[in-house]
Amino acid sequence: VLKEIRSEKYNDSRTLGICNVSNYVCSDQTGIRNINSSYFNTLTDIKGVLPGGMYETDACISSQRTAIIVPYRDRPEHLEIFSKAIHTFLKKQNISYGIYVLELSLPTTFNRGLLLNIGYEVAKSEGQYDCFIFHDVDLIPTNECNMYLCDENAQHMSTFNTKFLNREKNAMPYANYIGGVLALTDDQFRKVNGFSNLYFGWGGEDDDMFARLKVKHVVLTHVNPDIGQYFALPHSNDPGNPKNPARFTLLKKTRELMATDGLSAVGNLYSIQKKEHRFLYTWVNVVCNQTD
Ligand code: UDH
Ligand code: NGS
Repeated sequence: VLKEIRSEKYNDSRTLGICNVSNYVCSDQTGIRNINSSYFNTLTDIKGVLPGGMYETDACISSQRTAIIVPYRDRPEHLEIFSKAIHTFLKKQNISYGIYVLELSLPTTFNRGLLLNIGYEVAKSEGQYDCFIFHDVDLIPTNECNMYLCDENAQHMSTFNTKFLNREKNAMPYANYIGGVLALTDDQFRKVNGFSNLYFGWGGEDDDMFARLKVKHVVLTHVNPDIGQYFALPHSNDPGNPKNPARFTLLKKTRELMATDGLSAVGNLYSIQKKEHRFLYTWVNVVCNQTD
């Protein structure tokens, strides 16, 4: 079943930023409930992808360029599936983009927010990007109507994933949940001073971003869950990412800390060990100067 893209949140072609929007027809071909991880190996369209995971559409002039920023450590099977699937998906949307994978060296406890801030800085230093999509490696988009572009509101893109299947009404964990995949323009990201750098371990950094958006009056849209569909690659607990016991205390202080904790502070917190323009993505290995 083909769906016109210009419905729901895309009723205003001005914000969409692709030239042939009125002709763009998208579909949800996958049928998320009937697939498993190996399904994604069967679709691999990486033709025309440049080293570092860059792609420039030749279908039309895209008025936005999108940087996909992926926080990463020790999930090689996920990265392999993600990197092939994301190109296949994005190429169909006729947009120009680059993929950035930010890997945090051990022994530091994982820190998703810090890596996303670093990814933003690296992407900015590498190219002209207008839209930044902060993207977990274990979430594979399956509905082509979920356009990887920004608009005047911040957008929570991953409003449904297969981990939610057993929840009541297949709903998100809670109404203000913005974990998984989040799209922000440069202005929106700078306005909130990026993510907090202080959340070492699992949980809370996405809720902190929600609070930042609220404090700075950046309006947030949740993509219609019929469109914001993702297949969640299964995984077990990551040894370097224990639940962060400090997250509830930190969350009480967002308003107080956000002026100094975030993008403005990240420059002093890391060094880049290695950067490689790999076949399907730009890989950046970073060492964090601080730990929890
Ligand atoms: N990530 C890694 N490696 C890690 C931890 C996280 O690559 O060791 C990245 C990856 O992009 C992942 C994202 O951070 O998709 C978010 O982490 P997650 O997948 O663990 O988050 P999610 O909320 O986890 O999906 C649910 C498991 C809860 C575990 C609780 C404490 N261990
Ligand atoms: C909340 C976490 C969020 C996390 C979300 C994921 O409890 O960071 O669970 O839900 N907030 C805190 O811990 C304060 S899940 O998909 O695991 O059901 O994103």
